[in-house]
Amino acid sequence: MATERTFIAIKPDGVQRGLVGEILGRFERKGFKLVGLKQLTPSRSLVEEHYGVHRERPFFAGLVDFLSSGPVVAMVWEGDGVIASARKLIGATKPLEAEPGTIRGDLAVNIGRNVIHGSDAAETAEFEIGLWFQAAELSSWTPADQGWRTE
Ligand code: DAT
Ligand code: MG
Repeated sequence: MATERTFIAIKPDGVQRGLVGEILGRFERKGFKLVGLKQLTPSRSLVEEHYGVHRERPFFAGLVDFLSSGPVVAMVWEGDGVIASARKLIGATKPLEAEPGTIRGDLAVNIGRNVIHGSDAAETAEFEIGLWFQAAELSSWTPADQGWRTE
């Protein structure tokens, strides 16, 4: 499994509800490596680009209002297979259909307040990382316990 990077964002509901530490901890405990982290209130144009694929959907305007309404915690996580694995940790888009044990399954009930975003494929991960982060904001580093997570 190749080492990958993925873009993860805790949405304003997750920040307002005090779930940042809980969510960061799940990715850390899994064994992925944090290579970028910042809190910001994204502009409407940033959110419109980020969710451009959903531009024609009826929920688009509300989604843009919501994401740009308050602080978001934007992150880049690195690891073997992290793109698909993060989607599993996050769970299904509709929180009531997300499995218990997943972030949405454990921490959310409403599709419009589903706490977290994660890139869905290699191409979207690359696009979203470039949209939200400058290259200089990302760290290349080796965790001290690397040899205890992977052969
Ligand atoms: P995901 O976030 O699981 O990748 P998505 O890309 O289909 O899901 O949709 C992006 C976000 O848009 C989703 O997290 C919540 C919102 N959304 C999707 N479908 C919706 C709907 N039918 N009603 C309201 N919000 C919706
Ligand atoms: Mg999506």
